[in-house]
Amino acid sequence: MDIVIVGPGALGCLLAARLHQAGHCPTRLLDHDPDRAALLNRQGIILADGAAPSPPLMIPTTPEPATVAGAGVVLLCVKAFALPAALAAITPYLVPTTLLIALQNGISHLETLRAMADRCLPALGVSTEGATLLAPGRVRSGGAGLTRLGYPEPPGPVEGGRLAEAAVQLSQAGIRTEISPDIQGELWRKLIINAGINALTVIHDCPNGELLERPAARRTMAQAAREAAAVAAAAGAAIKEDPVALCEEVCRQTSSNISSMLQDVRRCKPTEILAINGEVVQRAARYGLAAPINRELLAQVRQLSTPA
Ligand code: KPL
Repeated sequence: MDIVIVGPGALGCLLAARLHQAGHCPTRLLDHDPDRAALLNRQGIILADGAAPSPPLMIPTTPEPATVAGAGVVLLCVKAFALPAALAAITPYLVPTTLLIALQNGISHLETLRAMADRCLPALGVSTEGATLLAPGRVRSGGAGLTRLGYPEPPGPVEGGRLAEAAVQLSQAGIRTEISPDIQGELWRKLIINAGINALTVIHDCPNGELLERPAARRTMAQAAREAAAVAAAAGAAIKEDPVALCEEVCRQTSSNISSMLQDVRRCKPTEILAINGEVVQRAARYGLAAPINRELLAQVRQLSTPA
């Protein structure tokens, strides 16, 4: 099973490194930036996992979208705002048997992926793998998380088998992966968590765990998470957990993590604020709900970050 990973960001490099190290599936990277692709081909990918960094892992990297042709699995690891361009580039090379797994934050890509069902096997993933990009191609693992994969609609046995096989390959490579029968629910759950945590880590310039130690930030996190949960409920997602408990638990579990949004801001890269708090605000308006806290977080992060 050939795997192409689109996007050599933190998660893309982590998955590529682990799959390459496991050695079961030939793995390639697709990077839209030709200069960076050339750099990664020269220097390799280095995974810092525990004490010692890995030797350079020579994972073929190309800016040519045609590399997707013939791949059994394509893992889309670009940021949410870069997804439309990535999909436009690779779509001509997809075939009905290509398993295309989108791992973006947010919920807006759900419909986009659903609409790809006539071209390939579109699936979605939600991952809590911690990864920090230290420099191009240099990634630090932030501890093992859990990755859940699922189809937007219930699959037939063949499609279900393909996704299960991908989950086994990832798990054997050290990326603990499960199949979820409710991937929409998983996407909403993650969106609630990201809406509560990510923007506040930017505003307070702190690791996730510190949000619990700052009373004002902790209150705002709770309010943002409740607004996001109300939007999820209005959208028909049945999230049983308390949204505040969900966020606080992730803050505890990932206490020393620098959130992906704070990493982006520190590296002067565009953030996923529109796909996270922006999406909550937009959908709240659609459902006639108020989301003043998410609106405020959106405004503050937009001031502090590079536009997408
Ligand atoms: O998903 C994350 C992110 O940083 O984007 C959390 C769960 C908040 C972990 O840092």
